Amino acid sequence: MTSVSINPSRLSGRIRTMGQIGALPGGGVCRLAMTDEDKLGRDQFVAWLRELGMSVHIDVIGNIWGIRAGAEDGAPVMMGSHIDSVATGGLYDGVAGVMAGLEVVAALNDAGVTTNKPIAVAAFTNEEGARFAPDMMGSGVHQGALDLGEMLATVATSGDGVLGEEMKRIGYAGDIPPRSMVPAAYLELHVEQGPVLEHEGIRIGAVTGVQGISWTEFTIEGQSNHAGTTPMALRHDAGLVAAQIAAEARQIATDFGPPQVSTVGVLEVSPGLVNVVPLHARLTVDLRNTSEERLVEAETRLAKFADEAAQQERCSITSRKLARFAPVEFDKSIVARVENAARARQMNVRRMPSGAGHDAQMFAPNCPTAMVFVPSAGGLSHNINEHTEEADLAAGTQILLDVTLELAGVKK
Ligand code: HGY
Ligand code: MN
Ligand code: MN
Repeated sequence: MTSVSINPSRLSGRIRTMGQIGALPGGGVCRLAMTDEDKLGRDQFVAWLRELGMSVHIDVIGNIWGIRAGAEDGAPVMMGSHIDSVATGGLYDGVAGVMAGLEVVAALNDAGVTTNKPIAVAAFTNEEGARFAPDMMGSGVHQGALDLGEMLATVATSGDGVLGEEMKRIGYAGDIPPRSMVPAAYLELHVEQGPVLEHEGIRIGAVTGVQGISWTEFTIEGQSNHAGTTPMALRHDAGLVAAQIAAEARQIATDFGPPQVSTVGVLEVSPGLVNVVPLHARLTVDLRNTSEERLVEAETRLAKFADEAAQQERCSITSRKLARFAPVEFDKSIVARVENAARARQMNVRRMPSGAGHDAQMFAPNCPTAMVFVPSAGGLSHNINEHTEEADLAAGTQILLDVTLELAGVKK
């Protein structure tokens, strides 16, 4: 089997270059989807694709991918991830996978290796869902899991823009329709974003699948009133209802136990004045579980609690689903290839599910798909101090290259 080696310093250099785009003063990055910073990141990615001699393709929701020709035509082996970030993001979430794909191609170019199948490297639109919900939006449209028209019409959660218009504004409205390209296989390298690999001293995660994700936004209307003169029994305190829902979200995770998790990421009350009973509250609840059945149970319990809490306080409440994805399993034969490739290079490896959502979950129903995890220092992510050691990133990228060569084949 042909063996090609990656170049760790070139890989780290690209990570650093991308980390300067949307850099925050105290470290980390903010490249929210379809912002000027996202555009600059996209421009840099396209420039690298061209430097590597790849053809550049942009689809109707702004996904970008490059293709390196193989000896044969047909469906490529695709690698990818995302370059958009949360507002307080680190240097590695998503970027590691896209840069690893570029490094695989650069190493193949250096080695003068022609693969049988073409190779594709992608950066998908709005994986984070931080500005426009849901997350995994670009890959979801690309693979037919999300409706293009609905996604283009999505208004930013904070109201500052419409996705389709922002995409045109930054110049990344392509014309390739959804589902026009189903790869021969899809591989994604990603930082683990959790503590397991580091805690166990393991270098490579052979990811078995992604847990289910449920995002709900609750909007509560009460009555603003004087904090001093209004008897407690006569209040309609929207802030109280929101706080009760937040406490119940945590209680669900406690009662269900692992792997159930729950997060209240947004909790706003208005008018937000010390001596005014809140008129309005808005909160989001992120529920996740590896079991679809348990996730439905958690959602049902939360919805029932929210209605009762609002009724109790004589407030009105509405809710809307911002994201909902069932758990997915990855292709067992490719998971085994990741494991065997790591062992062949004397790297310790373990199988594990992903707690975070990834673009890979959109490909899993349509083509053989798997992921390679590398350790996150301190298990940190969605945090400006996110870090992965260069040696770990290089090791994961080498495994990505080895499995890609197996799947794409090498021209004799
Ligand atoms: O929310 C997630 O798991 C991913 O970062 N979009
Ligand atoms: Mn990510
Ligand atoms: Mn993320």
